[in-house]
Amino acid sequence: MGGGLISRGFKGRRPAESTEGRIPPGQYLERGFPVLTAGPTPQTRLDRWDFRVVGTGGAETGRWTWEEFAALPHQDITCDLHCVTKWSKLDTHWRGVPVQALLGDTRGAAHLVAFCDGGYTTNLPLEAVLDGRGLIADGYEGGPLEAEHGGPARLLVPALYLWKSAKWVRGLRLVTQDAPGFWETRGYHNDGDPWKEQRYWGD
Ligand SMILES: Nc1nc2c(c(=O)[nH]1)N[C@H]1C(S)=C(S)[C@@H](COP(=O)(O)O)O[C@H]1N2
Ligand SMILES: [Mo]
Repeated sequence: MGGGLISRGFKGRRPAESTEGRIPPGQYLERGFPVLTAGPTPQTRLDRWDFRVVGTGGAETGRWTWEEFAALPHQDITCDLHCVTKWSKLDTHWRGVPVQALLGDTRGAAHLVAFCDGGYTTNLPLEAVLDGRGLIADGYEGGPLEAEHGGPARLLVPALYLWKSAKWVRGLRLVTQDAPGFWETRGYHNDGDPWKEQRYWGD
């Protein structure tokens, strides 16, 4: 019937249409930006902030002060966020430095651990952050990244559940052997792919 056609056409013009195929299984669409932090929000003065890369041997292979980091080439990305607590937020806009540009020589490393002010850690396979898949983000929606969302800078790996996107990140440690981070030792899945619904141990 004509009515069916009309209502379908109507739907096609609604913004909701653009969510099709973009909400992973078990997730719902969230329009706000919830804050999820285990513990208090660290306050690090920018003149005391640095970002470090530590090689597999344990030696520091890169270090940037805030001024140096801010001067590095930045990239703008638009991505969807998926939190294991089941909210997904679409079309978020970030600015940051691609992780690959910071890592240097990764020979011998298959994984990395992000470490943060406050002690949070998360582990990732190296390939999860290469080729623009990981960003050290210091900008969000056209402004600086707010402290509650991880500012001055956070890791952003939008392809994985958001607990992998470590807030207040201060560095990356390349490792030869994978080792679980903060949530991964407390029941969260080691890999965290939202499209495979890898939420918890055994998923
Ligand atoms: N340093 C640090 N990073 C963190 C967390 C944290 O507690 N500390 N929480 C993680 C979890 S469980 C989630 S869901 C996201 C939440 O990011 P948001 O607060 O910007 O939404 O940050 C992740 N990164
Ligand atoms: Mo989370």
